Amino acid sequence: MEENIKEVLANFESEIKEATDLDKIEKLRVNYLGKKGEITTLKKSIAKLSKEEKPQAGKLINEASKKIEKALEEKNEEVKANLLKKKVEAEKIDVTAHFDKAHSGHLAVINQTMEELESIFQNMGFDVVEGPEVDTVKYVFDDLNSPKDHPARSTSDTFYINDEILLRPHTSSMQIRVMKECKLPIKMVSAGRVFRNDEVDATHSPMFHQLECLVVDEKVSMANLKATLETFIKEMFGDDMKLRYRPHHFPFTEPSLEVDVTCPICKGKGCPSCGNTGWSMELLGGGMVHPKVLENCGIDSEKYTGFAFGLGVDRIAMVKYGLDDIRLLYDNDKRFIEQF
Ligand code: FA5
Repeated sequence: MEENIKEVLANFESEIKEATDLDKIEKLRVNYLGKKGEITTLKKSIAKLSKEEKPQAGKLINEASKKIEKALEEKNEEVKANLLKKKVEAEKIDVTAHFDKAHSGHLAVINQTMEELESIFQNMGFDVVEGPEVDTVKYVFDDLNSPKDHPARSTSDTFYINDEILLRPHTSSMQIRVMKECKLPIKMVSAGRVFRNDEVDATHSPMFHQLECLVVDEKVSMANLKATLETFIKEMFGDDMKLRYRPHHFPFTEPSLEVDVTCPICKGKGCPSCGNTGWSMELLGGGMVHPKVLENCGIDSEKYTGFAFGLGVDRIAMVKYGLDDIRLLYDNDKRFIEQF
């Protein structure tokens, strides 16, 4: 019997060395410890032994059975650990590997310019106000002292939704909103998109951007308007930039003016781009708020005065970056956009 047990153990030990997966280990368990397994067969054969031999044989078989059980358990753990190790290696992520970074975009030039303008005015103590792109005829024209037969109200100049509502052709409607809704004194800027039925050329777009500026208080004068304009232009373009004031007419300001600055291409010397004048295209229109406009908003025009101007944000960007065509700002050419 002892020889038989030794032989079974020896066979088991050589077979378990070869078992490299969980299936083989399970087969070994069945072959040795199962109902018809080697150890079970040995146990059954005890019955044939003599009374004296039985206890010793039983002890040896039990020891062999425990040895096999333990070996199977250890092998099971070993194979499982190996499998896990292989899986982890296969799924390993190399955190040091180089991948192309996601390409993040940035604000368009016009929005950058608008933010820069707003921040300059904020630093000068102005409130920044937002307003609707679709507005009423009353705010866009009527209250701005633009009578019904004024050319600016012609349907060919603007985009009407219906007789009373239109896409705003300028940000000046924000003057009315703020004067009607806010307390005096007023010191505000408001920037955004405006729409006009203008032919596209190098300096005109049917959709462009304006920034409106309005100051209303006691004793506001043309000197305040000029000082504000000069401060902001020099802040935006540098101290060398000069301003040229030209008289103009707007129904909502009196007196009115338009402003150009030194040509950014030739720095005032004269070049084909400025028609040898040394001056840029027109950048803004402004003036002293018309007393009728103040009265339309319930403000005492005997006590209060104000100035206002509206500048073309697109054209400010053109001067700032030396662009000779407004269409560059809208073409979505990556070679252009990525320069900013
Ligand atoms: C106005 O729009 C007046 N609301 C400005 C104003 C405000 C006057 C407050 C008095 C008081 P104007 O039409 O000139 O004015 O336009 C103002 C600026 O917008 C122009 O100087 C120019 O810089 C820009 N601009 C006008 N039309 C276009 C266009 N089609 N494309 C690009 N920029 C334009």
